[in-house]
Amino acid sequence: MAETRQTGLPKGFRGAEQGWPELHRIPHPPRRLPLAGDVLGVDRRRPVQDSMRFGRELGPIFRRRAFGNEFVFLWGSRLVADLADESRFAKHVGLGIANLRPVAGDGLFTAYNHEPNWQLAHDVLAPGFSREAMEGYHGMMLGVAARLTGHWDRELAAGRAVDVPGDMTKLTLETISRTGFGHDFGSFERDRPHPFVTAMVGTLTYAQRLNSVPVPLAPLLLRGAARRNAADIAFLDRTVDGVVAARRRSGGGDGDLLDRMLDTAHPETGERLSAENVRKQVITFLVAGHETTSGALSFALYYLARHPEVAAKARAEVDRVWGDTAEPGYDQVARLRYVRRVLDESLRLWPTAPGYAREAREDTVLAGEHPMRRGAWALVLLPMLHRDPEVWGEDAERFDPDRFDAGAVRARPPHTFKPFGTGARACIGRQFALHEATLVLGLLLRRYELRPDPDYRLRVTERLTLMPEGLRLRLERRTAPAPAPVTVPDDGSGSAGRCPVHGAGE
Ligand code: MNH
Repeated sequence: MAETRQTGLPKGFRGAEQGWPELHRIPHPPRRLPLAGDVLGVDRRRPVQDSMRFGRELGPIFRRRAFGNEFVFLWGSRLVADLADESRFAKHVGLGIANLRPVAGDGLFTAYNHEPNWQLAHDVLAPGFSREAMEGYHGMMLGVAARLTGHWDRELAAGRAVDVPGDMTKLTLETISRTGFGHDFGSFERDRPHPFVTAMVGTLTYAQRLNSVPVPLAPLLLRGAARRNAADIAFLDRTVDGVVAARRRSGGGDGDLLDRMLDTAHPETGERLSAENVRKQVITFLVAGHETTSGALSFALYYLARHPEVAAKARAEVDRVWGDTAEPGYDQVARLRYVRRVLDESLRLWPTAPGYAREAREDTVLAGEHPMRRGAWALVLLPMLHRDPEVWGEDAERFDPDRFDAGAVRARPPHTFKPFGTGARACIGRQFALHEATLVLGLLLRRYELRPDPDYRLRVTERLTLMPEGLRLRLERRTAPAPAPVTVPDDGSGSAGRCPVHGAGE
């Protein structure tokens, strides 16, 4: 599908209305402006939180109109569960994601279902997320985490509060770039974010803004921004070309993602990724592989600082499971069950990739109620699904990691917690993100007490992804020594299923 030159909007980019024959039955906000649509009282820079507000008012399925296009949003757990039926629905590349096509092309995340490069790249890259591959990344993850604690020790000694989202972004960018591509951005040696991060944030913000202006006027309204966006994309391309060229010169790495992209032929067809596709995959993995994990870590640290009793329980688990081993081994990470629950509960309240879109493969009826024609699509609003009172109770806003203890998880219907999406196009990096984030939370809990700023009020900033804005924490080194290690029997839960990506139950 061709993209328009000036704005990067895909041609034929349209709202969802055509495919919903009974659209009139879906509620919309009461005060609509004739041309602009549902824009009254809307904060354009926070479309997800606006939609959450609409969702609370309008219920489990609703529509929003913006400049002639109508979009269907839904979050009711029964509706979302039905959309997870892969035989009737598939990923829809629309809205925010379609706007990223000029950045990430037919890379895994932004590829249309019909593009052959999706299956090819999925098959070639999935083994890069197998248990064996993950074990190989573990040492590098520890190395990056040590840079973070080194930096935090220095901030602590200087009596400064730490910049949580900024530092988590440094950590996760270094982790994906070193494990995946053998590249060191030197993030912790810089005072300001690496220009790659600045350019990435620019393109994400621009992609989000494209949704808030009338399509025909976008070239006019966003001319300056579009020029900056083109420069940002060119910078991302140049950076990635440099990483690839360095690898080609060095004649190969240790079998990391980049080696797979460059050298691995498809096991059945023998096909390889083209040079242009490799470029788009590297950008995809560098961006998708760090932005959301950084947000997840930041929200988890926010909640840990705000709930000392939860932090104490998590810390006691780290002491019990890790003892005083200087560097926890790969298998010792998945054993941090409670830390993992803290992470899950943070991703419940603030899923850092806040939605995904699904389209009907054929004419069908959603949840027996809403007819959809082939191609009709809707956006799943994850922060609201994760607060559906039918599933999570009336106190769904309350932070409580025990919602994720094994019994509670078993008692819930499937498809009620979807921070990594669903089906064939679900997140390929799920295990990677969970391993990295659990490891780092364990290391930080073991080393520091977290002291929140009592005046801080959570403000969530949006650039397609979610991030706690301006979150700073004061640290104290822990005084109590860690107790002697206790061996915990291995129940095998740390090992992945057969398919490295979709083996684990959702
Ligand atoms: Mn990730 C797809 C969330 C970490 C690489 N990711 C998705 C989707 C969601 C998602 C949701 C599905 C989007 C859609 O249906 O349109 N991802 C996350 C979250 C985290 C995350 C919440 C961290 C927390 N993702 C990672 C990491 C990597 C990664 C880490 C890489 C190392 N994600 C991807 C890729 C895809 C994806 C690649 C696209 C997969 C596909 O379509 O085949």
